[in-house]
Amino acid sequence: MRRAGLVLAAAALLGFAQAHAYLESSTPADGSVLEAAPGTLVLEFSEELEVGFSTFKLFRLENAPDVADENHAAKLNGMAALLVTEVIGTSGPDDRAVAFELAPGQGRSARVTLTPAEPLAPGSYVLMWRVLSVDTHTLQDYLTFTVLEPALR
Ligand SMILES: [Cu+2]
Repeated sequence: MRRAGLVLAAAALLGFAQAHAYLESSTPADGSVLEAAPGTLVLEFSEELEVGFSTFKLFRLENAPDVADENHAAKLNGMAALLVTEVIGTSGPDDRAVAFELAPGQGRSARVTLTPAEPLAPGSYVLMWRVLSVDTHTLQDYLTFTVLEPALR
């Protein structure tokens, strides 16, 4: 009986872990340094989201670390993490936020696309999300990417 119990517990743990809506892939990929601004941003999750009950925010970092800095990635991640903590839970307009259209805008989907309202200027960006998956779990995470200045391309 005890062994059967352990097997069931392991199965439950596995199911639990797989059920969350983790980011499986994205375009651009986390940490990307891009020569051209992406026209759309795509997030693919491991499970369908309740999109209408999920939050996505895109911010351009002020005073982003220089891409030539050998610690660029670590510094960028540190700044991004602070920013996410500051703004992911806020509502209302924020001058630093980048406007975009989200598709789909509601319903259930494992894949969402963000289309910035205007072409993204050179700089470092933080794309953050707090998503509600169909299993009712909430997960929060972010990624960063950098669009190079024309002179650096
Ligand atoms: Cu879950």
